[in-house]
Amino acid sequence: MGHVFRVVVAVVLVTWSVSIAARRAVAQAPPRPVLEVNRESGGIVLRNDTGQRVDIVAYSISSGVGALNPQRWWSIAGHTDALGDGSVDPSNIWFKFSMPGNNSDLSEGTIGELFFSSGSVIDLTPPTGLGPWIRNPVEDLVAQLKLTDGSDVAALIEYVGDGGLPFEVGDLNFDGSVDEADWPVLRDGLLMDLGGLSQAQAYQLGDLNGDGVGDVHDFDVFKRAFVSANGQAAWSQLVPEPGAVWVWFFLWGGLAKARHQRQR
Ligand SMILES: [Ca+2]
Ligand SMILES: [Ca+2]
Repeated sequence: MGHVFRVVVAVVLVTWSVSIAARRAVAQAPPRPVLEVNRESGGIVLRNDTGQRVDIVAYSISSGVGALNPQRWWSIAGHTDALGDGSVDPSNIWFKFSMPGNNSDLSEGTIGELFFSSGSVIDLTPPTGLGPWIRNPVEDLVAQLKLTDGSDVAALIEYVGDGGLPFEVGDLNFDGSVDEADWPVLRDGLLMDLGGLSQAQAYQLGDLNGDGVGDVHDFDVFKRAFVSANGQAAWSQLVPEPGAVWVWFFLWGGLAKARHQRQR
């Protein structure tokens, strides 16, 4: 009996200490600000609605498909720091870490510290309203904040706009549907050189399958998406028969481009 009692007590103690540890872990979980991305404008905002101040020294935003445009990045550095209008950080100078032509990373930091108060936002969108996210169907942004204690915290990522859904593959004018208005974008884009472009940039010129080349395979992807959305009859109206002529036209275009690229 005494043995059973000791086992029961031991189990209760272990359960209790595990639950205390779990509660402590929850209590100590770092507050996570939100990186909000507007699908329509490409605007990016860091928002602190954690209920507490978050003190940061740097942040980075990254994208595997290269969906970041540094020319449309309203960095704290030079815009809203002590050398800019001071609206985000009036006390410190910020420095960009990422290179000007980098589509995969936007990062910057300060040797001081930014008190990111609860309820406030850091707007990384220029006054033009057109922000650094390059519109495409892949929503892969990741954001890390470096805190003053040296730890990193991942921001929560929220995409907003376009009816709450990612853009469909084939929606090349980003109006929320795949239809005849997307066709000219594909048609014209397939004749362009995609060399040196990120996957997100190439998508905007019609590289729908993300292989870095605009050719007949993208035409096929578009056709499938269009027929699925609008039916075969609408497709036949859009690209009159014989459709094969168009296919060969694009195939020829792809081959000619490949040949041209090899010769350079
Ligand atoms: Ca569209
Ligand atoms: Ca392609």
